[in-house]
Amino acid sequence: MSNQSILKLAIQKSGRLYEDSVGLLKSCSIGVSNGGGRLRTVASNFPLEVYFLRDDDIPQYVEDGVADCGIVGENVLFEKNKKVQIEEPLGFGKCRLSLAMPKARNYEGVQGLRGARIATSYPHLLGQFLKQNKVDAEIHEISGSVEIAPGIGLADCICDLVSTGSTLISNGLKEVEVLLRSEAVMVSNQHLDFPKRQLLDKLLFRIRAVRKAKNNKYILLNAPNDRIEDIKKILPGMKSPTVLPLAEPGWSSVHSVVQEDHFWDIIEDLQAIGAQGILVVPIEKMIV
Ligand code: PRT
Ligand code: ZN
Repeated sequence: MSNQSILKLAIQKSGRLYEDSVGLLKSCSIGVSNGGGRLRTVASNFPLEVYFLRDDDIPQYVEDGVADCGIVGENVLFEKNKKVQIEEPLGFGKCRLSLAMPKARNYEGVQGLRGARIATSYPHLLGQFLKQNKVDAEIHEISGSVEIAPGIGLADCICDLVSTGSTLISNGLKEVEVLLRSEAVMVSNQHLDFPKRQLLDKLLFRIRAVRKAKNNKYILLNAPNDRIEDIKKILPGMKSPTVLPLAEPGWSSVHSVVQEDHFWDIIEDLQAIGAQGILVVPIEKMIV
């Protein structure tokens, strides 16, 4: 019975996804400590057991049901090609899997890759891409430091992860083709029993509330009463904005929620129609 009442989550043991994975749980009020490099730990404040693994192993563990769910990059997930369910994008670990070649070389499109030697840690995804484009090329699988392969004469080009692009630049390479855009996702075993499914849904509910809150801001401003109607049009709010009278006659305070993406445009519009004393505050959790 106790087996069924705890959800087993696999996250990266250390590396680029570790901090954000633990941070996400923390923002859902779930505490995790990996003290002493342990393989697993029981989280506080949620029936959750956390397994710390290499990211490459996470899809297999989840497919086999050793872990019920896991946090892993789509790049690894699609490369490993395991049978797991994608539950939710998590908005971190963003990168792209790209083809790059020495910057002095002329890129003649995908067809120009015919016969090329391409170094990569992603043979499956690269193979798929070449097949889709009906291009025969040599795939050289290497596990690390792929970006140095052209410089040492091991390959003509590479297929590797890129985020800022600075690794490519410092190795004299240019990005010529994007194969995949990736971010960390929550994946789950395809055969979760009902109690575990319920626990995972509860965890996903919290994750969505936290992520939604991050993408939104709470805004407060003062405005003359004759401008309120115009301001309402700019600030839709979750239902509609809250309007409260100020002590000063003829003035009101307006409260609403705005999306981070539209934020600066909205502020400019609000100032233009007479809003004053604009305050913007972060939202911790948002349940809609
Ligand atoms: O030990 P373990 O196997 O768990 O870790 P790892 O070394 O395989 O992975 P790690 O920690 O490097 O990355 C984990 C995951 O982070 C990846 O699978 C991606 O989903 C995601 N991610 C996001 C990245 C990058 N951005 C990234 N830039 N993973 C690797 N890189 C590398 C890339 O390979 C290249 O060497 O960073 C370099 C390029 O970075 P820029 O910024 O110079 O372009
Ligand atoms: Zn790895």
